[in-house]
Amino acid sequence: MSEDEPEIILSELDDEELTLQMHDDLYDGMKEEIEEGTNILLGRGWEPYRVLTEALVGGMKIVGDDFRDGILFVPEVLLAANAMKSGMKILKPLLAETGAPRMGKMVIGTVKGDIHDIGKNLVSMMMEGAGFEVVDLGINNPVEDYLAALVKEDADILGMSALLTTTMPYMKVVIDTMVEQGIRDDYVILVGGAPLNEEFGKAIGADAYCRDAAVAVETAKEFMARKHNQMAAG
Ligand code: B1M
Repeated sequence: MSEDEPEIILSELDDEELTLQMHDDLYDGMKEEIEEGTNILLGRGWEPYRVLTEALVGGMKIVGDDFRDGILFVPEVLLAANAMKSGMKILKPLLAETGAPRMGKMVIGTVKGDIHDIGKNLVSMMMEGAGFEVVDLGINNPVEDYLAALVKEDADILGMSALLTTTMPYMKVVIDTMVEQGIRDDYVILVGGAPLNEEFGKAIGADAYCRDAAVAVETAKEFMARKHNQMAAG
């Protein structure tokens, strides 16, 4: 900020102004301001999910568009991602606080060659908030890591994330290996990430493509309900 510009007091802004200011702050990678803004909105009674989607994800969308258009570069995007994560850190326990009964267990990770993890982390948070147990394998996962975790954790669901057109085909490698090993049908496989679509999900043999974290939760719930009904039917 230049010396001539008046200092912005976040707590003095109304909700709309604050949300827009947070988009700017996210864009500029201002971690502390994002934390402060997140806490202010929560203090004003905003639901954690609303803070997440309107203030944080909304801001990240602008970052993504400008990255695509060559206006922002990797170092700036990293700073923005870092600021986003600090806001998500505040929201995570609140989203998980629903006390919902255990719905099932999901192993999730970003595929080999891919280090994007914001979307995956969001999915993990929302799934936990909805009562799922989540084992997060992090980024850059080879097929062996997914398979070992599924068995070790006795999981119900495999979630895979990919943000690059060059890494999304790796999801098929994982699914094909599961087919070869005869374990494909033991798990519900959900995939997501910005470059994917429903057609791709079908083509690689996943159970469903999830457009966003909320859809991932709803889809996982549907599949778990089906599984429980099948078990009840004997
Ligand atoms: Co990257 N990057 N990036 N990047 N980056 C994209 C993906 C890109 C689209 C930007 C662009 O050009 N417009 C582009 C890919 C182009 C393509 O493949 N066609 C790109 C590129 C090119 C690259 C590099 C190659 C750049 C370079 O080095 N020259 C490099 C790749 C490194 C690698 O992975 N090997 C790179 C690096 C980076 C950073 C490290 C700087 C940083 C990542 C930081 C981090 O994640 N810790 C970064 C970022 C932040 C982005 C953008 C700007 C934002 C991604 C994001 O976090 N979105 C992105 C642009 C964009 O997507 N528009 C871009 C917010 C997030 C909430 O959304 O991840 O889509 P998203 O997740 C959603 C849904 O997709 C879904 O739910 C989430 C929540 O609603 N979902 C799932 C996601 N995973 C799911 C899994 C599920 C279910 C749903 O399982 C059940």
